[in-house]
Amino acid sequence: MARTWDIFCSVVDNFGDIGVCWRLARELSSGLGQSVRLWVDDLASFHRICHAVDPVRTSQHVGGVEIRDWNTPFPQVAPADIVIEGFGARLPDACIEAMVSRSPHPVWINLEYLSAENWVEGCHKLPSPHPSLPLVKYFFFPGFTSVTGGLLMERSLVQTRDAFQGDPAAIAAFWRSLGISPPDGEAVRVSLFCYDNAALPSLVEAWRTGSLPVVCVVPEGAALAQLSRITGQSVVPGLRVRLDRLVIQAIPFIELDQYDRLLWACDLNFVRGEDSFVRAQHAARPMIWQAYPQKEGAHLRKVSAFLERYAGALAPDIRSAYCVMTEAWNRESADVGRAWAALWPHRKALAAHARDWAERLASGGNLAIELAKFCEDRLK
Ligand code: TRH
Repeated sequence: MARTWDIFCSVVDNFGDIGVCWRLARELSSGLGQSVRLWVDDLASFHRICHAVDPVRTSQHVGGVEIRDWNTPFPQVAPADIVIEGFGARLPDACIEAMVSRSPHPVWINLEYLSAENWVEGCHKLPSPHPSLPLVKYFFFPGFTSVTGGLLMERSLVQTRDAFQGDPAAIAAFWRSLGISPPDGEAVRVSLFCYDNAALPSLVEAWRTGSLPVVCVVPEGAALAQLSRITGQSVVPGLRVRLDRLVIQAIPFIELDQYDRLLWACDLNFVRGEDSFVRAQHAARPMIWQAYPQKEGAHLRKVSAFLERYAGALAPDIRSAYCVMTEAWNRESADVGRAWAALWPHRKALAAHARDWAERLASGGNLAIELAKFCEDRLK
C-alpha cells in the first residue's frame, strides 16, 4: 500500500548520513511506490553526492522524492504516516507535537547504524515508549542476518552492475568520463576512500615497489590530502602522479551513482564508514573496510564482527591474510604493506568470494522492503 513517509537526516559529519538517507528515500519512492519527503539540514553536502539537488532551494523534487531544507523554525506541516529519524536525528518539537495530534499516530522509527555484531539481533524492532507522550519509537537496525533489517539495495542493482561489469566499452567510457585513460590490463585497479590513516605510507610503499603495477584512483577528500603529504606534492583532482610501480590518479568527489561505477570498475576497493562499505560489497569485488574510528577502539569490535561473517567461507590461509590486512588497516599499523604483499597473490580466490558474498547479500533482507513491511503491520 502506498504510504506517506517523512525521513529526517541530520548530517553530523562526512557523507554517510545523507548517503544512506538518500538511498532509502529513493528506493522507497521509485522501488516501492511510496510518497517520500526527505528533510535534510545540510543541502550543500547533499548536492555533492547528487548534483540535481539545488543547495539553496527550501523545497524541491528530485528522483520522485520531495526534498525539504530542514531548518528552524520548522514549518507547520502534517506529519506523514511514517516518520523516520536517520541515526537518532532529533526531531523538531513542533513535529513531535503534530505527531501526537495526528490520529492514528505515525509509526516512528529510529533507523540505526549498521553493525555485524550479534547484539543487533536482540535490539532490532525494539519499542521505546516516549517518557511523557503517547508515542512509541521503534529501533530499526540494518544488518547481515535474517533477524535484522537487512541492507539497502535497489531492486535493479544486480542487473545494472552485471551489465556494466560485462561491458568493456561501458567501462572504458566510464574511465574517460573521469578524465582517465583506461588502465592497462595488467595493472591492479584500486579505489581509495578512507579516513586519515597512519598506515597509508606503508601501503603506498608496498604498491610503489610491488611486483604488479597499481593504479590507485582517489576521489578528493582525506585520502588525497594525506597522499599530498606522503608524496610531498599537492595531489589535486585531475593530477596523475607516478611513483615507480604505482600511479596515483586523483579525481574529483563524484556523484553517488558514479561512485558505484568506480567500485564496479576496480579490482579492489578501499572503503569506509557505512554506505561505501555496503556498496563495495554489492560491487562484487574484493574490498578492504576502514570502520569509522571510535573512542576506546569500539570500531575494532565492529571490524572483528564483520570479518567473522565475511571471511568465514574463505580458505584458512586466505582468511588469515584477509583478516590480517583488514585489522592492520584499522589499527593503522605499519605492517599494512607486508599484509598487502601477502594478500594480493590470493586475488582470484578473493574475487570469487566477493561475487559469492554479493549474491548472498542480494538474496538476503532488503532494508527498504523490511522497513515498509514492519511499518505497514503497525499501521493496519
Ligand atoms: O562519509 P563517511 O565516512 O560517513 C560516515 C559513516 O556513515 C559513519 O558511520 C557515520 O557515523 C559518519 O559518516 C557520520 O563514509 P560512508 O558511510 O561510506 O559515506 C560516504 C558516502 O559518500 C557514500 O554514500 C558514498 C558517497 N561518495 C560519493 O558519492 N562520491 C565519492 O566520490 C565518494 C568517495 C563517496
